[in-house]
Amino acid sequence: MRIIAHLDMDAFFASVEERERPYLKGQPIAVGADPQGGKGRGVVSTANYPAREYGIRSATPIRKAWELSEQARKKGLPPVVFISSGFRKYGDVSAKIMSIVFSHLRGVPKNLFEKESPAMEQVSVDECYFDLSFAGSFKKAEEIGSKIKKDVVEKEHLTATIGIGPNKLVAKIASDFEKPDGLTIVPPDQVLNFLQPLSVRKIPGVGPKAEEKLARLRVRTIADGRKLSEEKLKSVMGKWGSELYRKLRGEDDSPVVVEAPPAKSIGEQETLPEDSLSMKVLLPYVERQAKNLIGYMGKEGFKTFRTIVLTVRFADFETVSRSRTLPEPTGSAETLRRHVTQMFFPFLDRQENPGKKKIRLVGVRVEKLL
Ligand code: TTP
Ligand code: MG
Repeated sequence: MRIIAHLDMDAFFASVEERERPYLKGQPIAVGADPQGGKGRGVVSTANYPAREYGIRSATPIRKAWELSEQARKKGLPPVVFISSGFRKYGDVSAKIMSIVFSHLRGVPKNLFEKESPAMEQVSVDECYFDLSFAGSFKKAEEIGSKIKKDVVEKEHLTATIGIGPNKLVAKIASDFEKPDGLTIVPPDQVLNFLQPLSVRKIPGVGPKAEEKLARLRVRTIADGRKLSEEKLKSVMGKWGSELYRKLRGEDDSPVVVEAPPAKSIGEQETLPEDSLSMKVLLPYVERQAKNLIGYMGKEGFKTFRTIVLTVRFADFETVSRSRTLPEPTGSAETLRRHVTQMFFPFLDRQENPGKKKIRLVGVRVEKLL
């Protein structure tokens, strides 16, 4: 049995800005271009839910958003807080969300030799599909879905909405059903009932034009659409008609396209059997790790790295990392060994270890893999 989930963050950019400014809680927020007192150019990237009540959404011209905010203010409602987009930040948060989802999926390699990767496909900055078939039942899949939601709240202080169904199509429609902070489960025997009353616009790919064509055939809901034959749909919609015919029935067999694990770094660390400050004891650990990493890289299909990170944890648990980025990418084990030992020596003397503390753990990581 196939069980597919779709996760979509709620008012993503706006929620990220909101969590950084707790005093804005509950206020209407629009993220996007600068409104410049009503003269600004550009559009809204997204609005949080209170701002959506004023009619502001993604792609609303920023001047229009400003007007709507002014109208609200005149009615005694709070004006919209306009914030300019910080795309880099959203990218970083996005990566964290994706790795939270990833960590709940089976098939996460327990070690670097295990090839099997969980089926997860990121489709935009704030959405992804993932395969929960391994759960074995929709009940279990629901439990995983709520654990993921909880984890996202705890770790990132953001809410996500998840839809679960027998395929990507139904999962996507389900995740749109109870936004924000929703979890909608549609098992196979409920697909038709679930879709029945929804507008045909809820089907991905049905935009304003297709909606209008269908409206001319008196089709508004998915139930209406199901009354049309495949031939009829083809004559109105062209080739796409056949696909639409299947979508109206909740049928979809497109695969979750598996990607490489999100983290593009490989590392190893070891706690020593005994805390030590002896070069003779410590150096072989660091050198062996460096050598292992080159092997792991090959197994993961990477040929070169550019950044080396060395981590040392002292006996008192103080942990220090030092990184070095090489001028050119390399795949050479000898180059890695040489840099890692150079980076390690200062930890044995006053430079990085003035208190002469013993070392408890050492780790090496390579990044910027290609
Ligand atoms: P969406 O998931 O479409 O929107 P959202 O997360 O803001 O709100 P919700 O899912 O709760 O309805 O898009 C994700 C982010 O992508 C959004 O926060 C901002 C950005 N975006 C744009 O910059 N322009 C756009 O036209 C859209 C639709 C989104
Ligand atoms: Mg979203």
